[in-house]
Amino acid sequence: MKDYNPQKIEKKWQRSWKTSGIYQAQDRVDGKDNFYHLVMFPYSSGDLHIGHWYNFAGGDVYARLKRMQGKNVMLPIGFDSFGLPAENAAIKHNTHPKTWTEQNIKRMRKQIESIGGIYDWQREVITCHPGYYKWTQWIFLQLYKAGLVYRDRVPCNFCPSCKTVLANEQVVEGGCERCQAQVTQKEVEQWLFKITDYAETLLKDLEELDWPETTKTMQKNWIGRSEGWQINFKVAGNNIEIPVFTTRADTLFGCTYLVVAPEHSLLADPRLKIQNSSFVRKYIEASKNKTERERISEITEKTGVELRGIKAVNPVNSREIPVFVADYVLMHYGTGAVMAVPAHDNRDWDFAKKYNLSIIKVLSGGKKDGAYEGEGVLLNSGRFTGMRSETARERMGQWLQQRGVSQKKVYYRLRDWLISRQRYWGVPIPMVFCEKHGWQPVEENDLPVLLPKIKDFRPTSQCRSPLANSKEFTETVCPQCKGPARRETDTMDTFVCSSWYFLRYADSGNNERFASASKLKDWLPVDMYIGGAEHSVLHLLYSRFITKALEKAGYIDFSEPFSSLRHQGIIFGPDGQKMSKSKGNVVDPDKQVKKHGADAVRMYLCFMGPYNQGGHWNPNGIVGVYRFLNRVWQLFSVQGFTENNDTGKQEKIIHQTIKKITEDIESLRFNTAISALMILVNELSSCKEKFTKNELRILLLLLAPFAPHITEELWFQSGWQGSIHCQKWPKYDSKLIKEEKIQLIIQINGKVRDRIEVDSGICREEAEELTFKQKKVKNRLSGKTVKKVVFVPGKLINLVI
Ligand code: ANZ
Repeated sequence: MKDYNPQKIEKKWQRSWKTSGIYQAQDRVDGKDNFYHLVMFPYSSGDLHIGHWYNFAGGDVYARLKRMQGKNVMLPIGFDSFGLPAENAAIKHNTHPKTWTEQNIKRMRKQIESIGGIYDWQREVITCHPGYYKWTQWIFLQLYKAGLVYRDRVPCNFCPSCKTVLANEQVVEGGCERCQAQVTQKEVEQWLFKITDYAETLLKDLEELDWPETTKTMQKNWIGRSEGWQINFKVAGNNIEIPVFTTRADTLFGCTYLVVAPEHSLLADPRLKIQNSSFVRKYIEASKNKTERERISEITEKTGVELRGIKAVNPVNSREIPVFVADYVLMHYGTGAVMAVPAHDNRDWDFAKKYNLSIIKVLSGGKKDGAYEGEGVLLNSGRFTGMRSETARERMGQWLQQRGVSQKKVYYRLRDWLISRQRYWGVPIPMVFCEKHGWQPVEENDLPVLLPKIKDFRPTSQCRSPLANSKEFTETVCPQCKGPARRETDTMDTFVCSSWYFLRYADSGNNERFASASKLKDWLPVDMYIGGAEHSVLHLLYSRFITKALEKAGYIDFSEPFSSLRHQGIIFGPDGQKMSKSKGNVVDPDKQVKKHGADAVRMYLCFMGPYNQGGHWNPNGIVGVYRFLNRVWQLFSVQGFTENNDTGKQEKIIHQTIKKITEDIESLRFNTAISALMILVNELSSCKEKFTKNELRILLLLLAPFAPHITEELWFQSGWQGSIHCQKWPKYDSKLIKEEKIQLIIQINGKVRDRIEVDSGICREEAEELTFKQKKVKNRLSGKTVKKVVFVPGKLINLVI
């Protein structure tokens, strides 16, 4: 047997797996349950970076375990391939987005193949292919039918210097990413999805999901449910009412002015005689140039203008109060108007101080200077004085409700999903405008509306997609009257493409339907989804929305797409910094594979730290893993084994290791699983006798998910039948692994503070977890940060504070 040479064996086995098709997932296999394992599909940027590798390597280890445990596993892969980066790169390299994307996909396929994963390439989806986006358009039409699509005037970012529309990502601190000119907002009619119709179920259904709590919380905050009261303030001297939304009705007696958003309809009401109307108009105009982020930023100074000659009446005490227009109030939240309580709201406090407005304290508590935003007992509040704020909130709301000026309301921060892009490289929106019939959906039979290959795909100066310049594309007939009509030229946000790709994998070749009902039943919902935490909100929320909308329309019979979700951490450069070209600390996975082999790269990534935390790339670390694989190779080639079929003297440790590795992979604790493997190899090699055949067989099986190539080669060379990847995962005998107990000493700063009884083989993570649960430890630590933890296996743990 020759030396370990990953370059030789890896390519060989990748070819062999491809030809034998062992990883192609059959829709149904007798006696096996289906398991749909998904990793987030990459953007076709042209380069598979180490973060992808981390996602894919961990995903593959998990999927391989499930496969060996007897599940019928599907691990598909594809490319998210429409969108801005393709356009930008094409401009930079003087090519076409289509050409650029196609080249990249070719290259990335090779890179992904080099990981040695169990991808079922036959199911590949590419979102910019007409065979795929036909169904993206079809989904648009289903939402349209369900009343979930509408058109509205929405501001879009416009750079007056480059004369082009900018995506939100291209606006940096209010300026154009390219030329830094101040970006302005131009209102254009655009298409939106009514995701807000689903706000409540999107929120409620989070409960049942096996997702990281942090991700659920982010979604909850994004949806932002707020319960409060809508209270109508009358304008003095006429019948106009200004409804406000407040979560703090208890502070009503402290309301000393009202504020309306610059876009509020009140400001255009002819019945209202605003004395300084030209000044007010100027303010409204100026606010149009501000982005929403600027408007609500806590650091920018609040500005506003009083509507001279206008007073509102506070319904609790009939006091007349001034009304302001100010852009820190947003039109699209609540009613677009706010009752200001400077004594109990920081923003109102700043504003009142600046414009010298009265401040009335109506709650006990807080310091002298500044707003007190907490709860307390009511002061200066008429019949409610002395009541707790929590109770007063309801009582005051109800009291006003009886008088017909208030009602209970729930508002959500979530806004409708703006899916229009004035861009070329995206899915054409399947709508047609006819002078007689207005906007009409394209007929389903006429899908896909193909994206033509046009030469000048650069963003235009008129807030319109470059497609508008293509007569061939725009000129069409009305689906209703067959008269002349023009096509919509906006394309869809790429998040629409990725909001349903997981459905297509179930049946990616289907030309009749987005996926057949029976195949969807076979595979969905996704059993395990692994991907970056940066997608905690948008992609995951949009996918949940599309799933729910399709369920309601009767096309699928589940309401949540991803039953379990996990995030991998981030891999930092060797210097501990975020990888970036400018810092020169980018680790190129292709080079690493060339040097150490894919098995070593996969395994090192899994070994470097807890999977959900990531770690920094240590060049010595990967060498260590490479040496370990070499050692395994040597066990077979140099030491050999006896034909004895039992587990020999090492029975106990072998069974303990099976248990540990099984449990660890299942909870994505790859690093501790690999440690256990290393310990096992150490134990086996330190034994003077030759290994038994069975011991080595188990070792290979346990290593197979992490290092699929070397294990396949050694399996083959040892004369075992079939592929190792089609074998059963080893089982452990729980009778054999009754752990001995030891007393683990707990020290704080080197002093013994406690002793706990634990399994002798306890690992660092478990020991830490138990230690922090101890009462004595908790008391001693109270509030102090632990700087370092020293763990001596089988003996002690020392916390340095
Ligand atoms: C009076 C008040 C007094 C408020 C007080 C707070 C504290 P959440 O919890 O995020 O829903 N508000 C309402 N509509 C707004 C808008 N369109 N733009 C900006 N601010 C708006 O916030 C609800 C609170 O945000 C509301 O309760 C309102 O201020 C403000 F001591 O009303 B409050």
